[in-house]
Amino acid sequence: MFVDEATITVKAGDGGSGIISFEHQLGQRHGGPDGGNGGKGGNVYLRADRSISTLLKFEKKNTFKADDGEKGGTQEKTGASADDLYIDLPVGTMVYDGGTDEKIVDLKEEGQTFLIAKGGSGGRGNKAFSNSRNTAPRIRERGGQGQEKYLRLELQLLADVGIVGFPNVGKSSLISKISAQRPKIGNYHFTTMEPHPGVVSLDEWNDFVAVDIPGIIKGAHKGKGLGDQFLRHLSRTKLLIHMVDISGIEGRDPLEDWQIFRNELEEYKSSLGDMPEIVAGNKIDLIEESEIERQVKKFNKEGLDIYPISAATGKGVDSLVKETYELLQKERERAEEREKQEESEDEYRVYRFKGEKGFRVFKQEDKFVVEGREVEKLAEKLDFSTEDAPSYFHQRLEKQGVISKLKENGAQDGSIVLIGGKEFELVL
Ligand SMILES: Nc1nc2c(ncn2[C@@H]2O[C@H](COP(=O)(O)OP(=O)(O)OP(=O)(O)O)[C@@H](O)[C@H]2O)c(=O)[nH]1
Ligand SMILES: [Mg+2]
Repeated sequence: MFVDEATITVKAGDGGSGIISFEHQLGQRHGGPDGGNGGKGGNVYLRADRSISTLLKFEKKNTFKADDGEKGGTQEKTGASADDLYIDLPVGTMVYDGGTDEKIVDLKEEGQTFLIAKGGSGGRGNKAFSNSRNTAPRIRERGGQGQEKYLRLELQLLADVGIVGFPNVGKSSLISKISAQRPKIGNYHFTTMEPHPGVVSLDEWNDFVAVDIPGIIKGAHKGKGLGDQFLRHLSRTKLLIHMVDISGIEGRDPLEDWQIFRNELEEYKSSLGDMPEIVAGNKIDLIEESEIERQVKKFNKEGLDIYPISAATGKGVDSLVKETYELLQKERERAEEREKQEESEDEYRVYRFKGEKGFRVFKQEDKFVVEGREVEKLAEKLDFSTEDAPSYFHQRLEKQGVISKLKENGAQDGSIVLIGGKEFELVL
């Protein structure tokens, strides 16, 4: 885990000014006051958006300003209010005051919005000041100033992709090529002694976090080399880029390296053995095309795809990144599906669903459903336009224990409850 940070300035729009104006009527020098009020300046909101995973985009743009309201018009016309401005941030972003470092808000949930800078109100035009004592006021207000805030954003990044493999195969070279991370690169084993995460961006909107993990050798699970302690950093990653040295410059066979590494993963934790991987064959610049082909075929024979790349020259790296991103999106969707399924299983609880008086209560999206012959029949038949029907119905539900089960399931005053095809608002 590492922290992504950005500082931004947000400014809400100023309100439009009111104006001084008098009616112009033919044959009359001065009509009554008709200066309109100014419009409101736009607010600035922060909004959590799950499709964004880093704060990278704020490196390019870090000042955000909502539009000002328009000034008032003649004939009592109010100026147009400006649109609000939404700044989308990754879910999990913590927002601090950039000056005092006080925490302002923690954007925890998808879609959560927070008013961070309020737009200025419109100033009043002279019409608003006219009264019986002063029928021709020459007075107006300026629009209020929009708030301005200097913010520090902080996000705990979880790596999506682990870059793993034997020592010296070029893991750190790859992370340096695809992100701004610059770990030490050296032509000896165990150059990297700690994980280095980096943000990999495909374009302005799509990025992911990859982490360069120290090298693993045969017997790592028994403590050889640096051991396998660093594999714990893979517990939250969704897939692996498994690098092998396809040039075999150190005298090892790439396919054998692959097998040994997979075995070390399994030994560490079998769930890691199940993690999807993309195999990258690095250092193709050191060997002939025919040798690359020969190695690729060897992997294919085992049913494995391998991406020939050179972290040094950059050849093949773009398509590796693209493929990684696509697979990652699929894994993210799958994880989301799983989450949803687990949630809905949680919500589905059965209570005495036997016989006439049995019923069950479950949550469906934001509504609650009550199923059961007797309660459903009652709901169907009662004429709810008659005066006493609602309280009678409520009493019956209470007596049967439906109300308390609804409460147990999280229903509150005002919750919508579906019974026998009808919707009810729960009154507690
Ligand atoms: N010719 C060539 N050399 C490379 C390539 N990628 C990495 N190297 C070299 O291989 C050596 C090891 O690279 P690193 O990126 O430090 O390898 P690593 O996998 O991070 O190594 P450890 O941190 O020790 O596990 C360095 O001398 C790199 O310059 C490549 O594509 N072609
Ligand atoms: Mg390294």
